[in-house]
Amino acid sequence: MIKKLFVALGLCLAMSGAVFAQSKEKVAKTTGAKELKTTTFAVSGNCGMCKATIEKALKTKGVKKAVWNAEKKTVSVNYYPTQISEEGLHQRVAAAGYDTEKVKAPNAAYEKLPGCCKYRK
Ligand SMILES: [Cu+2]
Repeated sequence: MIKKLFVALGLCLAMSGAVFAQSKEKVAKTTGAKELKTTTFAVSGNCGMCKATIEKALKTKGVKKAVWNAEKKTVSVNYYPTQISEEGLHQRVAAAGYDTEKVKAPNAAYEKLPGCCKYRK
């Protein structure tokens, strides 16, 4: 009988411990401003000017580093997910006139690109 009680008590403690660990993790997620993430995604483009425009578009709060690779046509971004979402990164590149693998650039933004940068055939 007493033994059973101890087992129940032990179970209780183990469970509250798990809950505690979980809430701690949640706190780390919401306050983890220092948590740096890297993502790489496809972005259309042609030349060095495209590179400059794409990288400039990503120079914003929450982005530590953005490098567009003209050969692979991908951009690698180091960013803080608590300050900008991955979706937000795509939106910014698209708004500058460049299609990403997820977000197509609006025609108006694309038309503003210099002739050498018009990557759509
Ligand atoms: Cu270009």
